[in-house]
Amino acid sequence: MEQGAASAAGNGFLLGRGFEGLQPFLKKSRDLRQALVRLGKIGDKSTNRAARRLHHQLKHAEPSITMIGQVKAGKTSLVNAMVGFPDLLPADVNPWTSVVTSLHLNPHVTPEDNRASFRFFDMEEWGRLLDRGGRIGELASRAGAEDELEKVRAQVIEMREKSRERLGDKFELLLGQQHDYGYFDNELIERYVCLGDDFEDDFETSQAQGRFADITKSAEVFMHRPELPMPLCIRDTPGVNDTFMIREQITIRAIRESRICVVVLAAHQALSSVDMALIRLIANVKSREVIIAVNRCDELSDPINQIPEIRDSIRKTLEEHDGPKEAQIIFSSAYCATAALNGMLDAVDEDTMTALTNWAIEEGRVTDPGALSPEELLWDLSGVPAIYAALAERIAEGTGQDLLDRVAKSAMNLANGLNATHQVVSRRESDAALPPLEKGQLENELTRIEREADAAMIEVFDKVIEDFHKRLERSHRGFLERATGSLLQHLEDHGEDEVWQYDPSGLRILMRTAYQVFGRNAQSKTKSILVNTAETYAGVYHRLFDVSDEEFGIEAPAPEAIPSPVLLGQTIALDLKGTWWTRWWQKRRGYRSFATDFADMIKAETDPIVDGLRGAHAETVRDAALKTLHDFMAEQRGILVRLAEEADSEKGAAAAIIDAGGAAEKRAQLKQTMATLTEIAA
Ligand SMILES: Nc1nc2c(ncn2[C@@H]2O[C@H](COP(=O)(O)OP(=O)(O)OP(=O)(O)O)[C@@H](O)[C@H]2O)c(=O)[nH]1
Ligand SMILES: [Mg+2]
Repeated sequence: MEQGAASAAGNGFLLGRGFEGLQPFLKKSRDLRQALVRLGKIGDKSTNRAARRLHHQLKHAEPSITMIGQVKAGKTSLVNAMVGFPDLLPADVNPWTSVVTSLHLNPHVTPEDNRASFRFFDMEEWGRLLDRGGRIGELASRAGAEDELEKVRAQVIEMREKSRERLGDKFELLLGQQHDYGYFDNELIERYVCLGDDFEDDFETSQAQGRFADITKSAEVFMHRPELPMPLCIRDTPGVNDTFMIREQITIRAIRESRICVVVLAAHQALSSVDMALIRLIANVKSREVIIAVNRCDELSDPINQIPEIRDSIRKTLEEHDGPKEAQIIFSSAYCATAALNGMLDAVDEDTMTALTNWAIEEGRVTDPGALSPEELLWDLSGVPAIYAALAERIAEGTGQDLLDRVAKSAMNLANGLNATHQVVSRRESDAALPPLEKGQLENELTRIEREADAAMIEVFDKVIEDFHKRLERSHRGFLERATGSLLQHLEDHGEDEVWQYDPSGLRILMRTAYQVFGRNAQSKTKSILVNTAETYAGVYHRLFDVSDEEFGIEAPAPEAIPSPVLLGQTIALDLKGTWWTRWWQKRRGYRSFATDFADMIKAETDPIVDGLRGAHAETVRDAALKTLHDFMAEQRGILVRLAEEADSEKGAAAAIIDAGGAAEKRAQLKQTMATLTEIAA
């Protein structure tokens, strides 16, 4: 359908700016794809199929970026500008962003492939929100803030009633469902992602706007974007300081799903306050994978002087609160970007334009403004190309490199298989007395290798996860003891009237260390199993085909990167230093009551984090390792079984792998292709 195209900005070509840093990666990716095409041509049908699959993985690999930040920092506006559709996701109006929206941009599809799908909360998630009022409800009830809890409950009931009114009888049926559309436009998206309370009076709007938003959990939009050099996914998330905090869990999940995280701050707020909840969320992501966008710079009256101040202040805050110290800071203006995209150059007043240009020249962002068209200048001033350049760098060194490495290794193994076939073929031609290959034996051998490698991996993970549990428990218990000790000390020294506070960052640091140790162990053990298994497979080739040593080896895949323990950033009662805590404090009477209540509450608050780390987080790492192993074993099984079949069959069939006619030429091509692959994998 046409709808989607209607809202794309006229100056979409601007989107190409900023990706220069991706060129070396793109070139390698192209070379690798060409090598795969060659490999497919040299090889038989099934090699060809495998090569095509790798080719597809490479071409459609989609690095993803999650945008997070405080309410109203301009996340949604910035995302819209970055994808070249200024009005795509609703910004500005009171219905605020309440859903994680993933925009999938792809240059390799057609506009007809544009589509959207929306997923609703399932019964359980919705129930949790309603029963306990989400995290804030849990916190309130634990902290004994009954009146707060009442407020949350009332809000939740109101929300449920509203949803019922809006969605009618089919309300419960919708939970857990997904709605798919073969197009997208802003009206459609608005209906699913805008939560709001200001449209009740108007029945007409309530039909159209925010109809499903209460129960929407995630939205996916797939978009043809020919200006980008490769597929990219950008996720918009709700602001972190929202009332229900069920969204905090959603944001945490969204950060985990992307390797790179862009934190959006509003320039006019960045000096005064960087939300602590926000810093906690990014504190556990690697510095190199965090980019800070200070947005709304067009609102600064004196950017040349204010920007360095803001930068210093952010650095200082990150330093003080154990944040990602080396995160790159980029100054941006979604407003300027939108004006550039829409070709509305006079939307930015002259003073702002001059101030920003002067700043950009001083900063080196723009060198020769005269050489740029007015749209290009405004676009460069907006910082969007600078954000893209930073992303390009992170992609090239992170997910991009990992992907090249993985695909090149798999391709090498395919090529090695073909190479082995060559030798089989040449032996057949020269020597009719080839040792017979028994397929039955191979099958047993493969099964044995698979079983052993699988068992080894499971055993290793049982052990590293157990060590991790022990370490976590030790840290957890130690923290509870120290905190309770400090509480008792405080009561000795100051009595009950003075409110006592305890900073939970010590616990987070301990748990983070435990997780890092676990991650390092898991990775090195996974690697050694993969390498051993590769060696075992190489042995199978030697035994079956008599391939010579120097020319032959099997590449072990690299273990997946360990995901960041973002969960550690989850807000807990100890983080809420304000009124709740004071109230909790004032309700306790008597030392014993303080100490046991305190220990119980903090345990209840921190247990889910400990459980999440040793449960879901550790399992994700284990599952990824097992998947890497299983994929590798399936790849090797495919190649070996086929080779054995070919070698076992009649001479004519064997020659079909490398057809006898062009054998010498193909052998030369194969050699060359393998040289290319070695270069890329290195
Ligand atoms: N002047 C100016 N205004 C901006 C800029 N970016 C966003 N805004 C405005 O700031 C307000 C909030 O923008 P949004 O994009 O909705 O912000 P958000 O971070 O997505 O907000 P939530 O989803 O509610 O957390 C809107 O009125 C935007 O028009 C900018 O660069 N300059
Ligand atoms: Mg938003």
